[in-house]
Amino acid sequence: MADYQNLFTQVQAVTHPHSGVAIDPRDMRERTKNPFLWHLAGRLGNAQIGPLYLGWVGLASAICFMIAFTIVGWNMLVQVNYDPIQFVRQLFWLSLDPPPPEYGLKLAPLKQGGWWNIAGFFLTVSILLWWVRVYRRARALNLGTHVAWAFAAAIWLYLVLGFFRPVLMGSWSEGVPFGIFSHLDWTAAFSIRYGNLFYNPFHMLSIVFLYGSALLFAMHGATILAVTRYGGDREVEQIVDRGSASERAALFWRWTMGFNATMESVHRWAWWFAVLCPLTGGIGILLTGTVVDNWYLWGIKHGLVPPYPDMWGSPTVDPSVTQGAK
Ligand code: 07D
Ligand code: 07D
Repeated sequence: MADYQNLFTQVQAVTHPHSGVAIDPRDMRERTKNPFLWHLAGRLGNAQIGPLYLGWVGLASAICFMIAFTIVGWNMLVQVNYDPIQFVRQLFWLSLDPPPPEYGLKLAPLKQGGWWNIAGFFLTVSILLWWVRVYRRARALNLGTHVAWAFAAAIWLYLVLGFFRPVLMGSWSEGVPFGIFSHLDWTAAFSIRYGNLFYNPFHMLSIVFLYGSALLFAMHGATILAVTRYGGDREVEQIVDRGSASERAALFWRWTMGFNATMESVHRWAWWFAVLCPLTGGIGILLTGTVVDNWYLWGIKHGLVPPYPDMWGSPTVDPSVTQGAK
């Protein structure tokens, strides 16, 4: 018999769909009826679809998201003269931009960025309400609120990018446009405008935690898959009752690196790495333009920028502080 391998093969438990644990009667009422099994979903995760918890907060969040999404979409549609074919063809290049700098923090006319404010308002309300939903559903199930606080870290970066920093800079024009490629252009332009974000130490930290998250995720996912044949997928039980799976996994890492995480600590590591990515990133963005105007010059001042050899008799200057080829 072939060994049980679960990278490409998987186990799909087929049973009667269930509504989940009973809590208070109102919580039961808010759940959609008749959960069902879907084989394809089971290939990715759990085969059971539903019950979905509705409730006013979730509903309000969804409505606000739809309003924001429609405002962005409609503004894009106007840009292609309501032509559906061009809309699809040019979708990635279309954009709803923030108002120009002369409006400062005032509300600009709708066509000159006012719509950007309104869409941003509804998107923000939607995201904050979704946070409330995540928090409250966790409490209702008597869980910890770890997911909500991790989500809050992402919301922090989002608010810095589109709200806190524009307010500190005194202009909505500092905000990020709504568009696929336009937000990439904004990101690149932001880096150049402030003298190369690579020299921002908080951008460096954010990258450490981004790459670190991917590495930890790979190590953890791989380790658990490797020891499921010994019951390692029952990770949580093995926190307090280490079995053969835990012992082998731990010994594997001690063999290869001399040190190992535990069934519990690896999750704390993962949580902190993920959370610190947008947390440190948000600090870096908030400092940019408010406290530090040019990270390259800041880097020279603090001995961070490598001193390039003076090869052609002229010192290296930051391109963004010269006139350039206009
Ligand atoms: C896989 C979870 C699912 C989420 C998905 C994203 C929308 C937008 C909007 C049609 C990992 C859903 C997307 C709802 C639809 C319209 C108008 C999460 C997963 C699938 N970015 N960014 C993307 C957002 C910023 C940057 C992709 C959002 C900053 C770079 C997607 C925000 C900066 C690259 C997207 C945001 C920045 C991207 C894939 C908010 C600096 C890419 C995202 C609210 C952080 C990549 C074409 C993904 C790409 C990409 C969404 C903010 C930089 C459209 C919602 C301003 C360099 N970003 N982004 O998979 O392919 O995330 O771009 O802050 O290369 Mg971005
Ligand atoms: C965007 C948090 C908000 C998202 C929320 C989700 C919805 C979707 C979906 C219904 C991602 C809301 C969701 C609305 C609903 C459905 C389906 C998190 C977000 C709340 N950089 N860079 C980072 C690298 C350069 C620049 C972080 C690498 C250049 C700017 C990250 C490189 C220039 C900013 C990172 C590189 C530049 C960043 C983002 C390499 C461009 C930021 C972390 C190898 C030329 C952001 C401090 C994150 C930041 C950021 C990585 C290069 C610009 C670590 C690897 C030099 C302007 N960069 N970058 O979690 O925090 O984002 O910077 O070159 O603002 Mg960078």
